[in-house]
Amino acid sequence: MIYKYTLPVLPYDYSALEPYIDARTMEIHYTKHHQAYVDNLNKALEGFPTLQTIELAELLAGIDNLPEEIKTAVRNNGGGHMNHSFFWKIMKKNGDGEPVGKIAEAIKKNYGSFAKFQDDFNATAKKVFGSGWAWLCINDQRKISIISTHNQDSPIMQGLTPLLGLDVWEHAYYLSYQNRRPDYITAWWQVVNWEQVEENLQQAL
Ligand code: MN3
Repeated sequence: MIYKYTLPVLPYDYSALEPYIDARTMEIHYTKHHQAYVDNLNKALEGFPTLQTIELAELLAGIDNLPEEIKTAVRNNGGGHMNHSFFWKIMKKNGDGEPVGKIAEAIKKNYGSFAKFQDDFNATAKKVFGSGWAWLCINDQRKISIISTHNQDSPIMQGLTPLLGLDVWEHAYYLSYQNRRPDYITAWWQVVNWEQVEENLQQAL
């Protein structure tokens, strides 16, 4: 992804993830929240032609080296664009239920079972205080781990490659679930696109 940034095509209808994620939430999340990250990222980089030629992932990985006056804007909005572009793809209508392939092997090896992995991931997602994300990531030693990030920080900023991620900002669930974040987290597993997660892993290996 390189300047000038645009919203990626949503790979399904707003209603595709119902009843787990409602159409109105999807529409606002995509056309308002994600669009705002894109617009603000473009605005931040407007006067920086050199930075406009660098991949977003690279900008985020080197966030500390960016000019002071745009560092926070790129961190928040660049992270927001990166995270949401990723998030839409790891969901689909009628999710796969359980992982297969190399990701299934890696989860079993690291967590003993898929159920244990889900418990750990859910606990991490529930514990995020305020706005943030829960992630399954892989490092350059090919070790997978569950982490959380605050606000729109990307795992890329820690040198990690995200494989799976869950947006636990209230804007992701409030219309249907209000304060019941745990119910949203539980429901979300029904729409995880494990084929895409497997592809993310294959690309990272
Ligand atoms: Mn969001």
